[in-house]
Amino acid sequence: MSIVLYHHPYSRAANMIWALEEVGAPYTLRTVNLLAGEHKSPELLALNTMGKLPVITDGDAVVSETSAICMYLADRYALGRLSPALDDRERGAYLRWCVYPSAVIEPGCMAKGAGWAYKPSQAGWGSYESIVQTLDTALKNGPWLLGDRFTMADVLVGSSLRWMLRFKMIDAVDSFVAYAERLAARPALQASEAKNAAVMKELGLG
Ligand SMILES: N[C@@H](CCC(=O)N[C@@H](CS)C(=O)NCC(=O)O)C(=O)O
Repeated sequence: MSIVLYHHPYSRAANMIWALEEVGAPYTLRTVNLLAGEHKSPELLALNTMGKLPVITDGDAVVSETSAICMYLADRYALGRLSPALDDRERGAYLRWCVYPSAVIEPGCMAKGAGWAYKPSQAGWGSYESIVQTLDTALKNGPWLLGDRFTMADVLVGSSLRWMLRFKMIDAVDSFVAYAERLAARPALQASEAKNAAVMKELGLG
């Protein structure tokens, strides 16, 4: 029974191909035409009541939310390689970085871009400046978030940062740009880009 990724190339599911390529387990893609609203179909709502992509199924298991999908895949298929073992002292730092994009980077950059008025002490993501400083401190030594060890946390933080840099939602700090360049050289990321491009072509998207 292989993993199925419900996917559209214009969604965060595009990054889940990268995660799957890093893991190396067999998977199939199930295209959900986001532009035609297929993610709100009864079938998809039964998998994710949010009606959002990405979602994976793995036998009877159903997982949605980008960070949960990545953590699930790393623990299930690459424990000790892409995720530190349960008794590894780096496990805590790893988990912190896995949730940081959805809990902090994305809302923080969205808040800045949309000009939301809020008190950083009352928002879980704090201030934009502290997010940038935190990431810069973590990435300037590198090459990866856990030093020499590439983990699924790099897929999560890297996916988020690449997106934010591309759409100018975060400052192009030197350490962020260099990290994005290191990530772009990974064969798994390159393979995912080719697969996303192929689906875009099938869907007639430019
Ligand atoms: N917190 C979710 C966000 C998922 C999400 O917002 N997905 C977008 C595509 S990237 C979506 O499906 N949007 C369609 C909609 O909400 O109607 C995650 O990290 O997976």
